[in-house]
Amino acid sequence: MQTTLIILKPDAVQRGLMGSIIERFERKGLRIIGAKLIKVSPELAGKHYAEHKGKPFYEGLVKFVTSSPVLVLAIRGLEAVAVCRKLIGATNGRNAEPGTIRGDFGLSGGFNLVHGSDSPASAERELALWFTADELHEDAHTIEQWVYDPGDLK
Ligand code: DAT
Ligand code: MG
Repeated sequence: MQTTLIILKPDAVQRGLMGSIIERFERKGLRIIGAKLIKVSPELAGKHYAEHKGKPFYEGLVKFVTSSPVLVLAIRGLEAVAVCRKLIGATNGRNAEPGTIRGDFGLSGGFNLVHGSDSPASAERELALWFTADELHEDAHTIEQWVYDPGDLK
């Protein structure tokens, strides 16, 4: 089992797409084990996007994610990091495949609705930035016996 960090960015919140986007993760069988709506500080945005410092889009990216509240989610499931990246789709909404979140809801390169950790190591680093341990509720939901077969869970 993995937990990944998902952020519904200001455009998703402002456009009233939180429910539609959360539904994509829930109907897949993934579990939301942490959630909060927060206004992001420039300090936290800087830590989160540290790998992009110095890139031409960095200043605009930090300005965007700090401009209005975001919904931060911790999502858990088997191979949750890769599964969520697939559900989210390519970075630019105009290139993202139909059926993905970005492919179905967006047209922008920067205003692309959702962040998802890109590797298990990134997920671990990012979860520690955004959540305290007591904000994550890992206890198994009863759905798991119907989402995964016994071989999946070996
Ligand atoms: P992703 O969010 O798909 O992991 P990333 O980590 O390369 O993409 O970039 C982080 C965010 O920065 C991305 O979601 C949107 C923004 N961004 C990336 N490349 C961009 C570009 N060429 N122009 C504008 N914004 C960009
Ligand atoms: Mg990324």
